Amino acid sequence: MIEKIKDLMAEVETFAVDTKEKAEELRLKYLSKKGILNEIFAEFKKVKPEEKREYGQKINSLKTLVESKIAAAQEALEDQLSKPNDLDITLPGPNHNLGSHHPITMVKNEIIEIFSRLGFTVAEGQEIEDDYHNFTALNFPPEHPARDMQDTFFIETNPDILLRTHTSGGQVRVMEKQQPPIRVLVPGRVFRNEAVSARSHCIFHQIEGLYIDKNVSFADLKQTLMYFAKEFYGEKTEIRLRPSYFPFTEPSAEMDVSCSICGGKGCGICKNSGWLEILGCGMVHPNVLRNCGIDPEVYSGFAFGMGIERTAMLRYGVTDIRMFFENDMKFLSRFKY
Ligand code: 2NM
Repeated sequence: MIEKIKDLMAEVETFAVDTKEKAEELRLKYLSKKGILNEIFAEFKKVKPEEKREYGQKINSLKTLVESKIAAAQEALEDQLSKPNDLDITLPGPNHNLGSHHPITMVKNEIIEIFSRLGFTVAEGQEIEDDYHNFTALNFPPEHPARDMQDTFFIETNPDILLRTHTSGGQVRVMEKQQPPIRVLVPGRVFRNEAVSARSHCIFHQIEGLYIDKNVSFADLKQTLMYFAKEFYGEKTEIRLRPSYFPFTEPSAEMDVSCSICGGKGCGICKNSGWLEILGCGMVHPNVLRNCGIDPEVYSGFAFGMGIERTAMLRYGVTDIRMFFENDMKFLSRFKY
């Protein structure tokens, strides 16, 4: 009988109770009225009194094993079954920390979107340029101060290679490849050998535009840039052009817009003038067209350029240009939406 109980213990041990039906099967087999345990208890009555103690203990451990096996299985099965009931699909989902565009990218995309409605497309240019595309082709004379080491980052071992100081080299490359009509924007990172401060940085972003065709006049330049100003700064925006100088344009001008913060009345942002300086522009110099294989007797065009950081600072009221380069999460999360 001791052997028999041992075998039964082993059988219960290995009995797989993975469903409710299996648990019931185990219960019926061992614990029901006609079950194995009742049979054994019947036999137990015939056991000699001096052996009762040992037999009794064995039978009890078998009974305990069966009971605990059924109880454990029931608990596990209930757990499994109750889990789906805990799922409340009306609760808000877990919080995914989504990223967002950098404010410089947002302003750049907005500018591109406005000019693309006028037929402008985008070219990238290259950050590492040669002297010819960054200066010579753009009508900078050999001794122009912008070519000074103080203003431009040159490659030490080859001063013919430099980090572009503006994206205009990209426009030169477009003109070299393509005859007019040309309507192109060149956005990108530019580099100047300058001390970093709240107002200026040695790395910043520019977006330049170029429009060349037959009979393009200064009136086209004014109309195009006024359309941009009203789209970007608001319908009520007024523009004003002041004479200026750039080697690659003649005539050249700087464009102001009426201050979008105070509406032109005068405030801290526009230093009480009512105007914000936003871009430089002009009619492309005939020398530039000629250098790029475009006949200035047949074609004319205008170009403009603006700093994206400066534009973003005015748009979002940022007072330190360095914020755009620090990747401070507190700053960047302001631009999520
Ligand atoms: C500016 C201001 C005025 C300009 C000129 C050219 C090119 F390649 F056509 F000659 N690209 N960009 C230009 C003209 C840029 O930035 C303040």
